[in-house]
Amino acid sequence: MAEVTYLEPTASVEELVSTLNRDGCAVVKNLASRTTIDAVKRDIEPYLARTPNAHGPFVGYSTKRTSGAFKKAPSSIGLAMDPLVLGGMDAILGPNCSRFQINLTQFISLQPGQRAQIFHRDDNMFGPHHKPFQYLINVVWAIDDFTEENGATVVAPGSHTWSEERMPEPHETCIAEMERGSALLFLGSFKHGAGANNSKRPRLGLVISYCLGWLRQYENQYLTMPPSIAKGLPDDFLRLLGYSIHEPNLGVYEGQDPLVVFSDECSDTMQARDYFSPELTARVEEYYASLENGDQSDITRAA
Ligand SMILES: O=C(O)CCC(=O)C(=O)O
Ligand SMILES: [Fe+2]
Repeated sequence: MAEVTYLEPTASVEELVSTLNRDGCAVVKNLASRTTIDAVKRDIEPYLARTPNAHGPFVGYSTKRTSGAFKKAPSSIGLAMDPLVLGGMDAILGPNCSRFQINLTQFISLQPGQRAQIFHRDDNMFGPHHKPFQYLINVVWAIDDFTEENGATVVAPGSHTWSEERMPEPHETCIAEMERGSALLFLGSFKHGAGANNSKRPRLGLVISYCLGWLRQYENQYLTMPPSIAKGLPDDFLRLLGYSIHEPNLGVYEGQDPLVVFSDECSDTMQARDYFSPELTARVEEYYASLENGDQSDITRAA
């Protein structure tokens, strides 16, 4: 019988990563404090109350979904920045990009009567072809307790290595029950689906998704968190949103690192710059140095 591995909140990044690589998923119990989860729930409830049910066989007809978590429920920024989660992202996504980024945020409130969701891989948003490495990793934060009755996510441990067509047999699935404040992490190629909500109350989860820094983000972070809203937030969080350069030169603003938009020096006549890694800078400099009669003046003028 398939089983989810439950880790303690004190687990190391290595434990989390080895579980994710082996099973494709892991639950970290009680990773967020009740205070944070209560604040997130309090902030998002007025939005959920006004949000109609989604409309589609995949998103569900008895499910409310609302995005823009960092704007609507600012306490969720702390969830996105959780050190264990970021450590896991860095270990798995890090080797295939110069920095990973937020892909999307979405509250998912399964209403009573919502049927179980089709089993799927979330990385199909980047095309249904086989990926040579993980493109994304999702974290489903339990804002309510996730139970079998209210539609806790149904998962297929090991399915991250399966062929696209293979669907799990009943004995290959299990239910990621977890208390509120816990987090279910899974790889982009991992097969899962929301369960059926057979209870009398909604089941609220918050998906925070991370992807390779050179991919198009599912949720447009610059529209959701434009400079007017993002100003004053910590730089490391802004970079995670996408206000950053992916080496060697993706994402510049006016030729510079987009964080410049928050500084007084920002103008429409700024100096273009290279944002290469030290290795790439060295390679380019070596090229110029190797030229016969090479003109070194650019390098010496670098400062
Ligand atoms: O809400 C859940 O348990 C999972 C939902 C999901 O996997 C999705 O909508 O892609
Ligand atoms: Fe999904």
